[in-house]
Amino acid sequence: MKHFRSLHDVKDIKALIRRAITIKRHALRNEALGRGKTLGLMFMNPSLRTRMSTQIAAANLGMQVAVLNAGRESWALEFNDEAVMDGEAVEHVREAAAVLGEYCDIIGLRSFAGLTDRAADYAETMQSAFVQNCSIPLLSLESATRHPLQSLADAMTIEEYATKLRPKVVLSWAPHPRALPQAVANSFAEWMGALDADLWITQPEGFDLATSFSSRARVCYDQDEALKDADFVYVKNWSSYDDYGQRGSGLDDWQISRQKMALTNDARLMHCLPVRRNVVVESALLDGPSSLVIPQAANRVYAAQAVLETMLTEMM
Ligand code: AN0
Ligand code: CP
Repeated sequence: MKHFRSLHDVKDIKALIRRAITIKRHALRNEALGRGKTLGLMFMNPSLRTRMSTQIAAANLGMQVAVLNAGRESWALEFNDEAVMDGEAVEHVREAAAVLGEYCDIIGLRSFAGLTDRAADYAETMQSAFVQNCSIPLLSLESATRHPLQSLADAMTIEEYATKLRPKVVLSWAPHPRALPQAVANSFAEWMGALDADLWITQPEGFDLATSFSSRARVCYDQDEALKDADFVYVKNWSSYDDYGQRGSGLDDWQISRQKMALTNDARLMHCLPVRRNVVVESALLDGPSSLVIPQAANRVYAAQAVLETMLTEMM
């Protein structure tokens, strides 16, 4: 794999999941592989897990890591090629990305959807600008439409905790006070689809994901019906794709509660975090035995390490 932007960059998904599970037992098995190599991490948006887990993964491989946070720490970037730069933006992505390409061997980029221009978000304009202007491999730390490191950690977690070959996995929409991107849900649906899980997606009318992501799932607008006999419940809010970026209202009863989990087959509860307690999920569930949110977050280290190990190996 040169870049890691989506599932489509991965030759063998199951092998990558197995690699992540092996690394979990032998985190320092390749501690010299990345010696002399630099991973740059560019964050256009906040992060706790991705920021920490990716740095730890790189350190386990002997890489050095340089982190740049957009905002006050860095120059405001311009992405429009025709811009007359007499406004806020100080530097064009053409120079910024090219310079990062000189300093680093791999560049990680977090660039959330703007949620106003669907065509631009789904064309991944920000990520593409980096790929086009720096010659080094790009590692997605969540882009406008996908969060593949999260999906790899999620797939790994399901592999570890599944008690049957083809578990029923339900991706459920839940309420949230702010409009969020579709990236985590898109990516989860894409990976689960490729792994041939019994994937259901449940959401209110008007919150369908783009069909390119949901086509392998059974879509159900009745949350109770979808939750029946589920083995894994993956909770996530996303804003509307059709009415782009809108968060809807009057949908608070989509919160995942103990009562709703009682409909499942004693399902394990998953969420990528950060999660708003008692809005998205009832807090007792996060504190209870069904929750996998912490092991899921822990697996982000091994997911990142499996991807970096593959990139470094193929770079040689
Ligand atoms: C982000 C999102 O929903 O895409 C990041 C999740 C990993 N969440 C928030 O902004 C709260
Ligand atoms: N799940 C996840 O990517 O978390 P952060 O936004 O904290 O990195």
